[in-house]
Amino acid sequence: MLDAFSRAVVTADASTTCVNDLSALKSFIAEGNRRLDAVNAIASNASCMVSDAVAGMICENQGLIQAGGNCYPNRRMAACLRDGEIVLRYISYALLAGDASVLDDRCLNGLKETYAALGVPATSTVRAVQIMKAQAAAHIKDQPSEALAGNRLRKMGTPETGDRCASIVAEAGSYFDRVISALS
Ligand SMILES: CCC1=C(C)/C(=C/C2=NC(=C\c3[nH]c(/C=C4\NC(=O)[C@H](C)[C@H]4CC)c(C)c3CCC(=O)O)/C(CCC(=O)O)=C2C)NC1=O
Repeated sequence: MLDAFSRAVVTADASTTCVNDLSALKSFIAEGNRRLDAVNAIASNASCMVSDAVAGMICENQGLIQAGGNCYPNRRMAACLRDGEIVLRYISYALLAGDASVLDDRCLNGLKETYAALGVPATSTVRAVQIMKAQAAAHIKDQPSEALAGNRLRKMGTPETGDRCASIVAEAGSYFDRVISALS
């Protein structure tokens, strides 16, 4: 697994040069607290995010919990919720490291084939991941919507909110997109 630092070294090695563009690493350090806040926003809301995303996915496609559906019976429902937590956890690791390799190597590698073999529907999984992407953006910006969260609404109280978090929201979004394209 690589992080932003080891990635810079590996990339420089590959072209037999020194790491001479330090600007990206400098901003990785300067923006470190914002990154930690973003990871915390995901990690401390993870179980709520996963259960809400899977509930939304099922609400839109109730065949999943009927006989023959891939969230039926409870054993499969439990496996699905567990997979949602696994995916979100690896995304949070990638966000912490500033590099997608941990997500690619330890979570996504072979997942599409595993799902095909088990009959786990890719379109439904993608839908749950899309919902988690939207939730993550709202939590990182610390602007969860009252309309969607209702009385479960929870704010982190992070110092930087909204558009000031645009770059880290975009980076987090790219890891969700990576999951979606690996399964599509
Ligand atoms: C380290 C990374 C890692 C990943 C990613 C992982 C995924 C993973 N998900 C599995 C099963 C599963 N995954 C699901 C998931 C779903 N079903 C649906 O309808 C939804 C669309 C979706 C949830 C969003 C289900 C239902 C099973 C059980 C399938 C079965 O046994 O028939 C299995 C087969 C073994 C098992 O049941 O535990 C693996 C290996 N395991 C790992 O170790």
